[in-house]
Amino acid sequence: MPKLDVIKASQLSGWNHIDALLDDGPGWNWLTPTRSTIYYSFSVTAGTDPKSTGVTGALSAFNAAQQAAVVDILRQIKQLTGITFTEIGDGAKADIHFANANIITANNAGLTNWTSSYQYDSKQEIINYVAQAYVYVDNAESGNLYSAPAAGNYAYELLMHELGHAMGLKHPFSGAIVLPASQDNTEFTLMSYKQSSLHSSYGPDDIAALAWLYGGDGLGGNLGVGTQGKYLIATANNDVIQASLGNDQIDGQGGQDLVNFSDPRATYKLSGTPTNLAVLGKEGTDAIRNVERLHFSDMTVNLSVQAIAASVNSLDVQHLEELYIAFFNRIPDADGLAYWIDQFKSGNSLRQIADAFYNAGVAYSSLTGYTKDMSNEAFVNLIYKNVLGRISGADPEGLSYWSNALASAEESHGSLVISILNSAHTYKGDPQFGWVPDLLDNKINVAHMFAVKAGLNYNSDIESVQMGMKIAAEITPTTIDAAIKLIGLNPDQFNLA
Ligand SMILES: [Ca+2]
Ligand SMILES: [Ca+2]
Ligand SMILES: [Ca+2]
Ligand SMILES: [Zn+2]
Repeated sequence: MPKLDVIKASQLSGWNHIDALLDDGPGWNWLTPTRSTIYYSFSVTAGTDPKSTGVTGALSAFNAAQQAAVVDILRQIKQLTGITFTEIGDGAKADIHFANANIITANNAGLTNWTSSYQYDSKQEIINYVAQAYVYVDNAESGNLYSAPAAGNYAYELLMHELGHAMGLKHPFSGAIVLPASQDNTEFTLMSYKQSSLHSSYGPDDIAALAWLYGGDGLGGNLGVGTQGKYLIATANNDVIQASLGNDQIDGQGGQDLVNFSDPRATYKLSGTPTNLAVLGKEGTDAIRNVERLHFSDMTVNLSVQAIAASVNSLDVQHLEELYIAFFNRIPDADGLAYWIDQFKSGNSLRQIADAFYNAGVAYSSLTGYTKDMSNEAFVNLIYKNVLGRISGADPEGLSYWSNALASAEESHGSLVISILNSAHTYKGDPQFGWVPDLLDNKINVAHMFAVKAGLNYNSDIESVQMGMKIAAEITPTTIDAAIKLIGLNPDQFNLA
């Protein structure tokens, strides 16, 4: 049973688009005894509103079209909340009551009254909770205006608004927490009074508020207010979401969204796919959808990189991964690799990208060791070291051949690197030099595991460069074990997809 303080106030999410819609009742989650069904009735003879605040005169029953619209809207609410709604003939046994009435305020087309009452024990635990909601549609000044609700007309949207109240939603312009004026319209929530077009389904903020209240698994259950788990539906903008204790559902919606976790990446287990992920760790087991990045205390996981990599030929991804190895003898970070894949997709050739790597190397001298004044010979020696594993640099013949090619502009720095990479691969299986492509392939393998399969970045660019170099330095022609150990993930943690 919940505590008194839990049922007395709105259980706020900390998100404006949700909290601006949370009324402080009716609290269907707190009903006693616990149940999963809400009963509704069209009876105007039993269970009617004893106070009838705001209405006057005799009630008249909803007609067939109005009843059908209610059934249709409740089916929508069931989809959003998981709550079962069952019609009951005896109004005295119902929770939600519908009737046409003369609503006293002349320009009010609809009105929902709700009541709740509860008792609690000496420990302030709720021992008894009942609630009622009364939904009225005006049939006086309005005449027959709202007597034929159907999806797409105003009478239907009006019923959706009133049922929003019955489910615990308030107007976004009243109370302590309100929506900004730019969002107080029916594109965001049917609880607004500002309407640009007619709607027959709830707005994104209504959906988020209903998910927050009921968790999609009905009254009580594992998700929703008063349970262990939260169901957070964020906004269409770029959102930063803090993971918290409990087994939650997080839906980032549109935009570029990030979920923050407090411990290192290796202490979490990720399963599922990048678009529908379970993250198990300090903050419980959280189901995460429509989120682009997971931020841990040491690393950030890019959840988009796999889809980006899959949008081009795998050999092209490998060629880009090789450029990191050839120019900087490092493992790429996911963000950087994703950036270059996008550049490749938008029409830059591998050679143009390789030249851009060289220019970046010169621009970030202190990190890369490249300088503007670097001689052609020094450059060739460095590429021999990175690609061919020759600690002492190029042999005299190779050195003079490639240095001349650079001097005569027959090769650019970028194209020279591509040529040397291509030549390295031709030694695969060679008894004397087979270790050269073996070493390169092992580096490509780790690069792919790190940046694509696991989508990893360190939390700063400098760290990604420095750690990328350290990881590459651990790789030998025969083993990647030390490199994997340095990354710190178990081999089974590398599979996001
Ligand atoms: Ca629930
Ligand atoms: Ca959690
Ligand atoms: Ca978002
Ligand atoms: Zn209203």
